[in-house]
Amino acid sequence: MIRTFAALDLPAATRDRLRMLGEMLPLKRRVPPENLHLTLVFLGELDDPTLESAHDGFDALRHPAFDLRIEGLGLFGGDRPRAVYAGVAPSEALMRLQAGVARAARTAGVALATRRFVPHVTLARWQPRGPDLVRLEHAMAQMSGFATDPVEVTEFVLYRSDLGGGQARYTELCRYPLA
Ligand code: 2AM
Repeated sequence: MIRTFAALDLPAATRDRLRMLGEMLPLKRRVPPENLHLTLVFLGELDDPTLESAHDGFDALRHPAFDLRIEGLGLFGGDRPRAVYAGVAPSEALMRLQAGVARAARTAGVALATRRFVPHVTLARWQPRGPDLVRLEHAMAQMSGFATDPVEVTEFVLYRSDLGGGQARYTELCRYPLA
């Protein structure tokens, strides 16, 4: 079984921008710059035939390339935050691509979580509490106007994720170009 997800890779300049943003925030358990990505669909643990079918489905998708902008900051987890993320400016093209990738995965027999897609790039996976949370929210408010230059989206990527120990290790399995 292979743990996989489909995501947008980010250009070096965008990663660098997000790294600098992350360094200006009082974060713990930061996602290292090489691991920053925008998840489209988390596929979970797949056996070989299902992975092969998902790959065929992704390969057959035809979506136009588009631009998006990473902007704003948010916390996942409601009253008990557990992750800090950079948001994404509303993008119909991104929502259509995500829906296409999710449909292809379901058609291949992948059981996807039904929760709503909230486009984001996770900057830190950590549960700030008490004074840490107050400091973080203050810094986030000061940087709420953060936005990257437009990011050209010309492909999406199927990744393998290996957890074990400390940081997750992501390995590219295949790139799927957009038209
Ligand atoms: P996150 O950034 O919000 O944590 C690889 O694990 C990617 O898939 C991560 O970016 C993670 O999103 C996303 N993901 C979605 N659902 C997941 C799940 N149930 N377990 C782990 N990662 C998940």
